[in-house]
Amino acid sequence: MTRNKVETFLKSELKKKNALLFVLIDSEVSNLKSSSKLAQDVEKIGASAILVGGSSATDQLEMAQIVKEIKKGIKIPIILFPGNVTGVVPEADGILFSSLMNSENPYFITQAQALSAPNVLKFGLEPLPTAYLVIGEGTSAWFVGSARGIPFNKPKIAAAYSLAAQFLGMRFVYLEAGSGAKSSVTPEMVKTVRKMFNGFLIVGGGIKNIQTALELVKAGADALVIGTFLEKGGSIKKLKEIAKAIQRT
Ligand code: 1GP
Repeated sequence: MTRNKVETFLKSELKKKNALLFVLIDSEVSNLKSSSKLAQDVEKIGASAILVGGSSATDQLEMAQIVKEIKKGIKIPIILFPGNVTGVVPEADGILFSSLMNSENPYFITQAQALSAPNVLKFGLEPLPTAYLVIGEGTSAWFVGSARGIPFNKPKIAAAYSLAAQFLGMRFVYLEAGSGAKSSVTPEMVKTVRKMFNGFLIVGGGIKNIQTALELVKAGADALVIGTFLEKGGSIKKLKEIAKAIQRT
């Protein structure tokens, strides 16, 4: 594997497109065939990466199969998005090697990382050093990760964590409202984080329309993650409109 292949790809995409779309496939929700088709469809409409994982996805064998199957049909990178050590499987291109910085449980800050690092190396996955910040409460990511959710209306706290992440050498920050969240992270929070954090800014959770997507990108998000919208039957056509709206064409 070329060094930093995924990161280099994402950065060059970002230069070209201004903002990127990542689609999350939760292996617990989608089956083998539909995941593979979905990945091909979203690649066609301009998504820059497929994330596989989620905090409720725990079946490692199933996830490994899904990654293997998806990989056959697409060129864009598959990036693992693990909720636990079980989210580390072979054949993906990279992994959001994340620390849930605002967890109350050290397991999710450093221990799961230590337990999974040897497999990341063994499987040849490119680790993308990521500060994973859970915003708000009541979602699976919040509950499973024992997060002390940063309130939606406290952007400066998110910015302080992001700056700390940067000082710790992390090149990615993921502002996570949680899968299926009623509301996404606010543009104001993204803007405040953007002013402080000098790396790649990912925003996800509850994004399901063009207007929200545009506001988040205008506020400074580099990539938006969309999952539930498609799981709940949202059309590829509408996703394409979102992708077109946020990307320089
Ligand atoms: C969840 O940020 C991702 O981890 C995507 O969220 O499922 O709400 O799109 P949605």
